[in-house]
Amino acid sequence: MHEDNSGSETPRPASRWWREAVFYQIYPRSFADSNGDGVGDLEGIRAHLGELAWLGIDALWISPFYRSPMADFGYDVSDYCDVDPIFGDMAAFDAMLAEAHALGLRVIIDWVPNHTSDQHPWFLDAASAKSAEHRNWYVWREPDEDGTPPNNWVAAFDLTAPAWSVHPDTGEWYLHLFDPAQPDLNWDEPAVVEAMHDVLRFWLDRGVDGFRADVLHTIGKFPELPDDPPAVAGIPHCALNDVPVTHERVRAIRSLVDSYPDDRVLVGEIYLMTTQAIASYYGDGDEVHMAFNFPALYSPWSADRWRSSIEETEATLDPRGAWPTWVLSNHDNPRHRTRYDLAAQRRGEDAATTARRSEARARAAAVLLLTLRGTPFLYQGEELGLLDSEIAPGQVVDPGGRDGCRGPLPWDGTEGCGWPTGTNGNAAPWLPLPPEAGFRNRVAQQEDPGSTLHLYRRLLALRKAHPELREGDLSLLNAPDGVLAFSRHSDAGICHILINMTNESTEIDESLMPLGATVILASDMADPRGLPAHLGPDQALILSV
Ligand code: ISL
Repeated sequence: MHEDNSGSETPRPASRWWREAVFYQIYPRSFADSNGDGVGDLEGIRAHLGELAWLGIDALWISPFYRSPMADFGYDVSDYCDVDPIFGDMAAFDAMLAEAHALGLRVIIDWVPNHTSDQHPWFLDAASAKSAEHRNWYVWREPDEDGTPPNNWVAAFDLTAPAWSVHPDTGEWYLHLFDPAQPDLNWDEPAVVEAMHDVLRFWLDRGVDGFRADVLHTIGKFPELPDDPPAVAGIPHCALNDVPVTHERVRAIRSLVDSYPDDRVLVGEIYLMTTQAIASYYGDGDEVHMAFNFPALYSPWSADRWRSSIEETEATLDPRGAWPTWVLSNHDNPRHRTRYDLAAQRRGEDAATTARRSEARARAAAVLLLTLRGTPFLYQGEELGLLDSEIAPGQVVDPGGRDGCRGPLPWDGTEGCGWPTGTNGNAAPWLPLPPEAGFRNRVAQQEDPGSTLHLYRRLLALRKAHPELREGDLSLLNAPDGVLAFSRHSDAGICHILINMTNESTEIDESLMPLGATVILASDMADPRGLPAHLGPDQALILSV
């Protein structure tokens, strides 16, 4: 238990650091490997913090590094308060955290409240007998005579499989919204709430700046566990579970987080499919500080679609004082560069055109992500313009098949790009490196002032130099077909952001590019003299007007 905070004297003015910050997601297995075993680790993170500070990042979100049998690569936790040996130990965590703080980087960590590993001591005990001490910590149902599962809920990862498995020791069904190795905790049981709150306290006491709470919207379930409507069969239950009691539970978590000094933050992964549904988990400013906006993540490279996504986000969040987030890539979805390429090819774009547009699209998307109103979350490697790794069928290791976006980060131009090569008795990286790693790596891009890495660095510097890009209002502007245009404005200044989401050069009129405006950044890092009359294909510009 923490002691430094018990007497709540005068309320501190709430800092809004997390509203102005740019977060960077680290997926530890694939970030950096300090001991040559082919899997990234905490010491690897520590050793590269300086590069993240150089880039201009403000905060890190680190995906799970807890003890885990790795059925879901760490999202199946067998000890919430210890480090898995593959990632290092508690001393390595403390050293990493201390160094991050010394560099001015905040650190939030993943907290997985909906389920544990089936190897967690709680579940091992619960499963052993109906009378076991921890039995009620999980969700059990007696089998029917006909042998069908207790309801029609579908598990994530395998949409043909029920969210239930029979445990052999007692012959009863247990609930798992994800893999069978991830039994759902029963949050109706007060001892579960207490134990999971203790986990938060453990890490808050250690000095973390907050949490990214995994599928937070699933910790409440209707007591009767009713069937999902037949119309939505084929969608995993985790994307549908939206139950009033959850809000109470989230409020309790928020108030625990708020009881600590220094403005710790709670970011919810609310994996629901509408901005409206996600918004409700901001409560009245008393639930999550921020939630990922999944509909925007899934927006294609289309000015119309982005325009409506922005309109909807503003119209839904702003009236309730909720602060938006924006994310293009994470460890669960194809990287945005890959996603846009695949979508374009499905629409008939030929391979040569895709090759030409691919990086330009990803760079213009970076300008979008970092100029919208809200907190951006970058995913490791997007600052290098990485594509997904190519994963042969025999190389798939993730139960959800999400391996492509998890390829190891290429650090330099050596044979293994900073990873063991898998030759001469060395380990191989746990997944193949992304394509183009020989030149699309950290060192090569750092030396090239026109690189995607330098584009991200300039974008982050611009956010620091222009308060209107961080805190200003956003207004969508009328623009030619295929162009997304908006302004960010405050007392500090006005910026116009123009993004051409087509393959054609497009004429831009004076309303978007007023006389006297200056281009402060172009996504291709061109240095236009004066105001250009056109936006190039897949080009984005930021103007100071
Ligand atoms: O991965 C998905 C789609 O490709 C989603 O359905 C994903 O399962 C959902 O976003 C929830 O994700 C989170 O919880 C999972 C874990 O596997 C993911 O890595 C995590 O981000 C279960 O803990």
